[in-house]
This record gives sequence, C-alpha cells and structure tokens, in this order.
Amino acid sequence: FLPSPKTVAIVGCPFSGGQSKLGVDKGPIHLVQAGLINEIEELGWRVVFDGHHQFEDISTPPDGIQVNGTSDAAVNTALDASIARLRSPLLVAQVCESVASAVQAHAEMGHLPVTLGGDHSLAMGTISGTLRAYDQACVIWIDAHADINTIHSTDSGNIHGMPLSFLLKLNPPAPSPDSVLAKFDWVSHLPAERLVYIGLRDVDRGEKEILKKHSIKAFSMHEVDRYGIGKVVEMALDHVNPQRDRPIHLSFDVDALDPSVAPSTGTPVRGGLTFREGHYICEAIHQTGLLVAFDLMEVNPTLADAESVRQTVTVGCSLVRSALGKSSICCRVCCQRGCPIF
Ligand code: Z70
Ligand code: MN
Ligand code: MN
Ligand code: MN
Repeated sequence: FLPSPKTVAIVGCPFSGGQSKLGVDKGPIHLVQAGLINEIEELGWRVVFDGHHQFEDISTPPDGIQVNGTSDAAVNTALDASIARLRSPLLVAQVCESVASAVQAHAEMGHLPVTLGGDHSLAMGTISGTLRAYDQACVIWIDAHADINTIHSTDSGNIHGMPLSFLLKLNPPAPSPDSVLAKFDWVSHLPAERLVYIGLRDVDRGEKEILKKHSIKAFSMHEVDRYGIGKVVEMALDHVNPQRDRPIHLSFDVDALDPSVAPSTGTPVRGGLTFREGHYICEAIHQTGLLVAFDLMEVNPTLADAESVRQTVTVGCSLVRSALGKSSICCRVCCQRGCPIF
C-alpha cells in the first residue's frame, strides 16, 4: 500500500496567523534560500516546488467578521464565549484547508510532502492531507508543547496551541452551519491511539488533563533523560505503529530542540532535545521506510541575532535531510530503500 516516493514535494507555507508573533511566516523562505532543495536533490530525490503558497485569496477574512472568532452576533453561551477568544479562526481554517488539499494532492501522486512553516496550526492541514491519502497513518509529534488545547482550555486563543484538539475531534460540534466552528469540520479525524509525542516540557494544566483523559502517549524530556532517545523512539513506534505497517507523518516543531540549538523560534523553552537527539529521531523514522510526510514548523528568522537565525535555519535544513535519508555511513542511493547497512 505504500508507494516508493522518489519525489519530495516542498509545500512552503509562509503563514503566522495561528499565533501572535510576526516573522514565523518568513521561515519557509529562509529554509529554501539556504539551499534546502539542492540538498534534498543531492540525497537522490526528485524535488518539486511550485513556489511558496501565497494564500492571497484568503488573506482577508470575509466582511463583517472580526479578527477574533465573533461576528456581530451576541455572545449568548459559554460556547460563544470560547469561540470569541480564538485568534483569527476563519483565516487559520481557510489556510489549513488549502494546505490539506495541497498535501493530499502530492501524497496521492506518490510524492512525499515536506511542509515548511509557518506556525504549527498548519499541521491541521498537513495531517488532514496525509490522512485523506493514507487513512491508517499515524503521527509522531516532536515539540516542547502539546498543542492540544481545546477551544475551552486555551488560555492564549492561539490556534497553533490547538491543532491536535481539532484533529482528535475534542472540540464540541458546531452549533450551526454558520458557526465559526463549522469552518473546521473538514479537518480529518486522527484517533488518539495513533498520536505520540516526543520532547514535551511546557504543557498547560488543561492539556495534561486532556492527555490523561484520552490516554495519549507522551515521551517528555523526562523520559528522554531516563531511557535515552534510542529507546524512546522505539517505544513511540511500538505505541503508534506496533506492526510497523502504518504510514508515518512526522511533525517537527523546531522548538522541541534546546534553545541553544535552535534559538530562532517564537516560544523557546530550556531543557530541550540536543542536536543529535533531534537528528536521531529523523534518522530512525527514515529507517522505518514508512515516512510519508514531514513538517518542519515554527522557524522564525526574525527572532534573535543573525548568527542565531543562521544556526536555526541550518539545523532545520539538516533535520529535513536526516528524515530523507542522509546518513553518515550510507551511500546516497541505498539510503532511500533497502539499505544494506540498516
Ligand atoms: C500554549 C498555548 C505553543 C508553540 C507555543 C503554547 C503553545 N500551550 N506552541 N509555541 N509552538 O498557547 O496554547
Ligand atoms: Mn508546536
Ligand atoms: Mn512548540
Ligand atoms: Mn543507506
């Protein structure tokens, strides 16, 4: 059922509407300018890239709708009040729906979509696109944060802290077809047992309750310290992919890395993954032969000094290369499939 993707499709998503800091929309431009496409080609892949998505037709929300989730309608219920606290929900929903279509189209052609963010709300789109093409896909989410707040639990209203609540269908159903919430109905359903986290260390109280309630498997930095990254990746795969037969979507928030490794991101949290731990995850997932989509999110080249930006963009490109088969000891031909060493 798995194609042998020899083609990578770069899906550049210069979008920052899922959070409030400017600049994360510049991430994909910097990653491509740093030479990422050539680097992937040198690993033996064909690369298709039709330019970054512009989202021009959807950059302005429809008339009469405010930046946040309320229109002129009165706030009558607790549900209305929660919806009203969301930041740019209509914009995020429309952008992500278009990203879902792009990722789906590439996946159905047998391409391996590599989505460059952009903030992590985009993963609602990328993972929905993957699930439309591979309904048995599982998700490995690498992040300092759990990004699973519901519309009720969110403190910030930033949707980049919420994509998994939409994918797991944890939010209430839309009360009417013209509700803001109905704009998320297109999001695909990811069963909770097909999600696993690695790298968590900044999880909100409400998110902890959600993880517990739904028995969602999470390997925090505590488990990385306790077991080592090799064992953690093995246990993560055993959870979401026990038969090693499910397609894997790897969603990598660069803030999972320690701020000393990747400083240019909106919400750095100390105590993160080392350079090697981040790369090991990508290498090990590549070696399964099951990777069908990769996201690299939250690179913000406008935060921190020029050297920190260069460092973060460089490490971002390097993670992508590892996920696509770069190895210290294998030749670039064998790394894609059937490597005699691994
Ligand atoms: C917080 C929220 C978050 C990234 C911050 C933070 C979420 N839990 N995600 N930075 N990448 O706002 O919901
Ligand atoms: Mn994230
Ligand atoms: Mn994060
Ligand atoms: Mn090899």
